[in-house]
Amino acid sequence: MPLPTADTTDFFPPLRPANDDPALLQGTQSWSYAALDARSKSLASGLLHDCRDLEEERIAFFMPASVDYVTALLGVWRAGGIAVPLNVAAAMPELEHVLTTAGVRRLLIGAGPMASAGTPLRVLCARLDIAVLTLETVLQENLTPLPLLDPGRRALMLFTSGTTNKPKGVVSTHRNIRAQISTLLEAWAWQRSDALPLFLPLHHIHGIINILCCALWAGARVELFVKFDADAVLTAVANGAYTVFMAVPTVYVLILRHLSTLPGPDSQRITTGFAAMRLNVSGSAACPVTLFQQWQALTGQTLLERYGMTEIGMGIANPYRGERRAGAVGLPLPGVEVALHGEDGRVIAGDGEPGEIRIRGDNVFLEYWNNPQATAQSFRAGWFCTGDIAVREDGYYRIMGRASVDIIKSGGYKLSALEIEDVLLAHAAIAECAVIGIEDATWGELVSAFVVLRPGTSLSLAALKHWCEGRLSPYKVPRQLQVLTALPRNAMGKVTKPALKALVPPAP
Ligand code: MLC
Ligand code: AMP
Repeated sequence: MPLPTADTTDFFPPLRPANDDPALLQGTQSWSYAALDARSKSLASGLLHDCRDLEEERIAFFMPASVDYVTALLGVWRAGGIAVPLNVAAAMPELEHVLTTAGVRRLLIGAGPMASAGTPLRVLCARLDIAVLTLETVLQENLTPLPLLDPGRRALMLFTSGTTNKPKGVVSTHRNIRAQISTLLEAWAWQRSDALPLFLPLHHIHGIINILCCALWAGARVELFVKFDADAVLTAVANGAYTVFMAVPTVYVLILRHLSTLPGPDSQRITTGFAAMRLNVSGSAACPVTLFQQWQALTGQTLLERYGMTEIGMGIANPYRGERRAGAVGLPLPGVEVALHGEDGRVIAGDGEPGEIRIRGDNVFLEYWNNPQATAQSFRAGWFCTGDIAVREDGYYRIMGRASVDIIKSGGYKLSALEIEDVLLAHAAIAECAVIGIEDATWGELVSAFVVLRPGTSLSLAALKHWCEGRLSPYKVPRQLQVLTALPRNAMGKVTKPALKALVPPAP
C-alpha cells in the first residue's frame, strides 16, 4: 500500500492548509501547521523543479534548529528525497566524509552568516562539486504535484559512530520512521495540547524523531532553541510553557546544577514548572539512579527512562502508566520485538543472565548506506544486533554496558574511540594513542586520550584541544590527556583498554 503520499493526510496529519494551530515557536516568532504545510510543499516543488520525484536523491541540509530546518526535512520527504541533516558543529573533514559517503549533490543552507561566500563549508562544497542553495531561493510559488511514495522508500540518512573508525550512514525508510513515531505516540500518550522545548542537536534521532517528528505528528507545539540554554529554557519552564520535557541525562545534571545557583524562589518557580508537566523523559545514555532520585525529590517527577539507537529508534521504555524503575530502561515498546542473546548466540529466556539486545520490527533501519557488508554483519536471522548488553528482571531490561570498549557515550553523543584515535595520530608529537571513555557524573563518560609521544616532543591538554579544533566536532575532543612511556598491550600487541581505565585516579 503506498504511503505516505506527500499530498494526503497520511503525511503528518496535522500538516493541513486549514490548521492554524501553532507548530513551531522560536523567540518571538511562531509558525502554524498550515504555514509549515505550505512552506514544505513549496520547498518540495522547488527541489523537484521539472521532475516528478527526487528518486531518493540525498539532499543535505546544514541548519541550526529553525523553521528552515523543519521545512527542509519535510520538503525533502515530500519530494521523494533522502534527508541528510548535517551536524552544524562538525569539523570540515567530518562533513566531507558525510557528504561524499552519501553522494550529496545539493546542500541546503539557511540565511544569515552561513549563506555568505567563502565560508569553509562553501569552499568544501565547491571542491566536491556540490551545489549550495539557500533555502529561500529554492522555495517555489507554483506548486508541482508531489510524488506518491511507497513506505519502503528510503527517507533519512543519519551518521552514527560505531566500532569502525568512520561514521556509517544509517538509512531509514518512511515505514521505519512512521513505526518509530507511532510507537512513541501510543506509549507516551502524545496529545495535540502538548508543548515541549527542542534544544538537542538535529542530526540525531533523539531530537529529530522523539521530539520534533512525534510532536508534529501529534499536532503539538515545539519551541526551538539552537542549543541548550539553561536560562532561556528554564524561564519558559517556570512560566508553565511545557507539558513534556525530553533530554539526555547530562541536561538533567546541568539543570540541577543551575538550580543550585539560583535564589530559592526562582529555583522554586522552575521546579514547580517541572512538577506540573505530564512527562519528563531521559534517554540516549544511562540515567544514574542518584540522578533519578534527585530529580524525583526536587520536582516530584519520576523520570521515564527509555533506550534507543539510531538504527532502531526507540526499543525499550519504562511505562507511561505503571512502575518506572530506577536504573532500568523498562519494557519493549509496542510493535518492537526484543530478545537477549548469550555469547554463544543462544536466546536467553530467564531472568538475571546478561546478553546482547537484539531488535526486530518495522522500526529497524534498512541498511548502512553503500555498506552491505556492515549491514549484513549487524543482523542475525532478521534481528538487529545492538551491541548493548542487558539483563531482564521480571520483564524490565537493565543495560549492563556495551560489547565494545571502542564506543564512548558523552553527553548523549555516541563517539567512536577509533575515529578520535585516527585523528590524534595525525598530530606530529603523537607516536601512539588510545582513547577511552572515563566515567563522569556530568557527561556520563569523558573522552580521555592516552598517548606515547615521539622523542623530544611534549604535549599539553590545552595544546591538544587547540589542535583538534577544525579536525573534530567539539564534543569529540579529548577532555583528559595522559602521557605514557608505553601503552599496555596484550600478547597479540593489542592495546588493553581496561588496563588504561585502571590508570585513571577515581573521581573526587
Ligand atoms: C559539549 N561539550 C561536551 C559535550 N557537549 N563535552 C563532552 N561531551 C559532550 N557531549 C563541551 C563543549 O565542547 C564545551 O567545552 C563545553 O562542554 C560546553 O559546551 P556547550 O556546547 O555549551 O555544551 P552544552 O550546550 O551545555 O551541551 C551539553 C549538551 C550537549 C548535553 C546539551 O552535549 C548535547 O546536546 N547532547 C545531546 C546529544 C544527543 O542528542 N544525543 C542523542 C543521540 S541519538 P569547552 O571546553 O569548549 O568549554 C541516541 C539514541 C537515543 O543516542 O537513544 O536517543
Ligand atoms: P546512537 O548510536 O547515538 O543512537 O546511540 C545509541 C546508544 O545509546 C545505544 O546503543 C546505547 O548504548 C545508548 N543508550 C541509549 N539510551 C540508553 C539508556 N537509556 N541507557 C543506557 N544506554 C543508552
